[in-house]
Amino acid sequence: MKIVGVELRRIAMPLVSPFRTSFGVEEIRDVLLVRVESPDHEGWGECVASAEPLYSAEYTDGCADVLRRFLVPAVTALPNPEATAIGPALAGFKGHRMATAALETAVLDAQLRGLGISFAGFLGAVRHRVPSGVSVGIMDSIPQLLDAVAGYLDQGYLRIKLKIEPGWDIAPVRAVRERFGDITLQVDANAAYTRRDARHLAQLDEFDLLLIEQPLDEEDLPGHALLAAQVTTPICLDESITSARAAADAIELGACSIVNIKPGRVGGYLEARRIHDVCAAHGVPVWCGGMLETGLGRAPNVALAALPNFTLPGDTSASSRYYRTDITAPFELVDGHLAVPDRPGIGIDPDPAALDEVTVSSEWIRR
Ligand code: NPG
Repeated sequence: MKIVGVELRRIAMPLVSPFRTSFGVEEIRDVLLVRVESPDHEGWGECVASAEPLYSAEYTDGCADVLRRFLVPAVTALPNPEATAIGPALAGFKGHRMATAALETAVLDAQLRGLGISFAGFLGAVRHRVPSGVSVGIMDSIPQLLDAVAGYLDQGYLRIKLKIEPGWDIAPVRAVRERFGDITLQVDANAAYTRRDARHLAQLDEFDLLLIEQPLDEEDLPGHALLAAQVTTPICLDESITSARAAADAIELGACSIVNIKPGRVGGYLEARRIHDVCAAHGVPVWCGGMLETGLGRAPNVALAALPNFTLPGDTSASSRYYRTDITAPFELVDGHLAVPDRPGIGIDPDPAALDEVTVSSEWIRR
């Protein structure tokens, strides 16, 4: 494949309601889109970094900078810039996985469009639809939380994930369990606790949660292993799993028994698939995380979530969970599921008018 040039486009996407986690609040999503142009096709990649480096070290301006100065020039200089060549070509640049993932996804999209192959087909999907869960942010009060959860259950979501932090954990989980009975329920701490909180977190055991996600610091794999021995709720890792090697280490240490896979966090769909395979080989189930993606980022996530070892519902929600107007045709929930796109590449295109409406800036990097 040839690359003519790469566009870095910034869009501002207002969320339907503020999304609060233990590390901050998002109200308008600052999204960086990468568009790769080949002579015959274009390909899109959505960078999942947020405006501030609070979830991980990456942030939107930083991603744009590293792409512009290092990653894009290294990739466009390749004689045959195909997706499998990108990892090796960028291996010398440390970190910057979200930026790398956006570029690799855009290249893979253009490449697969040229070949007439869908992401689902390329990755090895085995399902035509995937079950959807929803992530519910931290709220001001328990009645407000119960109203939000009731609304999502009415819409058909098959699993509820509650964001927790110290001071917003046992009581909201108890309230949701008592009000809604045996729904599929899990919690996400985004690393808000420390090893000293093990006894406190063990109080969650009575609520029969599917899992607790990333209770401790992303670097504290041994702490997660210690915690796993002190609670009965299965531990799932998100932030800690930055690569297939990290997944293998975490599993060997006993730090987790479930893994959340986010392609952006791990440098792209090729590494995401390797993590899927490592986990499958160890009998560790995985699910697909979400980063408030627009339709452009959601489409390939839904394809990934259709692989065989994605046995738990993902944060693959409908577009309307986050955006009143998406930049693509909206993903809609049907019986609690999203359909896996089956057209070539990511299988969806931005709506030009909707995209222009939210565009803040655009820059073109010629090969
Ligand atoms: O459904 O897209 C979604 C969001 C799911 O809770 C969710 N994402 O910690 O996993 C997370 C959280 C997140 C969102 C993290 C945005 C960072 C940025």
